[in-house]
Amino acid sequence: MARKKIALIGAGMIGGTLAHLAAQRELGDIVLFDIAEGIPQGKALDLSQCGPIEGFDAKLTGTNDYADIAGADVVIVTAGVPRKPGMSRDDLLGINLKVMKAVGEGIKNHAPDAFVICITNPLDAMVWALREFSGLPHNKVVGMAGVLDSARFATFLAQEFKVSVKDVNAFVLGGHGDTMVPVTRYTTVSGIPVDDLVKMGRSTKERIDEIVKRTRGGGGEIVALLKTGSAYYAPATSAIAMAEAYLGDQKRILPCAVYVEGRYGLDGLYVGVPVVIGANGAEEVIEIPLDDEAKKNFQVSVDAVKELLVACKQIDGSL
Ligand code: TXD
Repeated sequence: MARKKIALIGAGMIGGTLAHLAAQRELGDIVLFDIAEGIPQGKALDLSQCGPIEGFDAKLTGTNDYADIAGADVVIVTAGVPRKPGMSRDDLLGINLKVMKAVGEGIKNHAPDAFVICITNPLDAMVWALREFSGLPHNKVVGMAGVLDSARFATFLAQEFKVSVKDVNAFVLGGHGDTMVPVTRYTTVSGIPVDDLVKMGRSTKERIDEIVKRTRGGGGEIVALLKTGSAYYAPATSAIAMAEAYLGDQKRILPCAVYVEGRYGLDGLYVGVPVVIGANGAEEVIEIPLDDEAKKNFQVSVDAVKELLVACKQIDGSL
């Protein structure tokens, strides 16, 4: 069977990490695309030279020409600018919306059958705009945020409960911003709900609330430390898990920014919800019952996403 083809649009901090992870896992041949001359080509050449050491067979190429992504099975989009200290994800909208327009055209013209994973921020708006510009089916264009936010939540909980990260299954819904909704009722350690672990005296409601707050601010915490950009190892790892679910038809239920219509009281919006990811992309949105507080927080998140879409339409009348 011919190797799959993974196209990475954006060869920056996340793009380079994606290429390394995809090569190590032998997900397929990898094309790094960027508008910066030399960066995709240099990173592809450097990563190729890891092959003999790590023992992976993957052809890596770098390009500034969209024609080279032709026929990609998976396209992962990080093109755009990241945050600097003091910037919100929403501050990136004006610049990155224009980038999504160019990227959408490139995908429409050269990889219309791909499964597209958008990472560029502000994520919930950029994935919606990318789908509009590319014209691909809604189930083939998703956004990566919830897997990352859930991983951040799980990491902090594992530290709190002094347990293996392997046993923590965390659940975060909603937009990829300060309004995201970590759902403790569906977050477990080896199947034991966090709320029960608190009742068992293994933590307190105050500590869990602090962890929820730290999760919401997880991106900003790293931006403040790095000063030159935002997180890239965990974001790349999160997108690779989504790509593997598609390539392997794994039917994983993952929190992703997907097009929601007729579920969660929504009639056509991209927002983070649990979804089955398999060979048909976003195959089924899972509507979990939410308690009043989670419902309220989810609605705040949905309203924040809707405001971003209004801003997008004001900038680009074609949306
Ligand atoms: O959870 C999430 N979704 C977020 C997303 C987690 C972390 C970072 N998040 C966002 O990903 C971040 O706010 C940025 O919007 C993207 C990419 O972050 P990264 O850290 O990889 O940014 P870099 O290192 O600046 O890389 C961006 C690359 C850079 O090489 C540019 O030359 C290129 O994008 N770029 C373009 N490529 C193609 N086409 C166009 N128009 C273009 N413009 C810039």
